[in-house]
Amino acid sequence: SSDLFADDPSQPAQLRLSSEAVLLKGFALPDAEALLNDIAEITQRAPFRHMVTPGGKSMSVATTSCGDLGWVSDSRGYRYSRTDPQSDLPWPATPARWLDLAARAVQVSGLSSSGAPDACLINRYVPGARLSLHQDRNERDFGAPIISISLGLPAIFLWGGIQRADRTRTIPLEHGDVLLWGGVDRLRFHGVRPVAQGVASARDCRFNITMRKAD
Ligand code: MD6
Ligand code: FE
Repeated sequence: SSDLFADDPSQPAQLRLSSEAVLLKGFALPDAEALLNDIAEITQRAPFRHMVTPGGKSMSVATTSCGDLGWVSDSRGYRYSRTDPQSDLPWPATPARWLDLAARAVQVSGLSSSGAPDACLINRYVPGARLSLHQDRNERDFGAPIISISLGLPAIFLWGGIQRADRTRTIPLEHGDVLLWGGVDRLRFHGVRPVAQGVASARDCRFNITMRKAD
């Protein structure tokens, strides 16, 4: 079904990276401004912060969350938490439009899913910020795909294999792109190259929303 709209310019391109990983070019563009406004609202209550890795390093990416579960990292490790450790309050609710976008992206991608996301990680990359190669494996449920929405400055995504040493492909991710990976590709290693400075007048950082079913 991925070629169904190949000749229809009104349908955004769908690129299959692997058997159960799909890039929906520009899929979130109609919602992009609203998503950025949502992020601004959420981060008034749960501000971006630089978490510390179990190895003791401060992450270059600034992170916060919304939803039932938020992703946290500290000297004890990576995990999900029902409360924001900075405030001890529950994370802000996930905006309905985010869940709606996630459901539409899953449907269009054709990937199978065990249920709706309950954890939304929000990342902010200033130029130079990066995310080293890792697997997303702190979730209890690997039956739902990871749904990743890119906003703002473009980035080069590293798409690896199931082994850390497997060779990586570079995938350009732009404002409005949605990338999903699930099924046999759910545990692939991935990362983000240092984000480059944008051109004058463009946005000055990259935002990424990653939705998962964690519980
Ligand atoms: C991204 N983020 O920011 C992708 N995974 O484009 C991730 O892959 C990620 O930021 C696990 C935990 C935190 C993350
Ligand atoms: Fe990840």
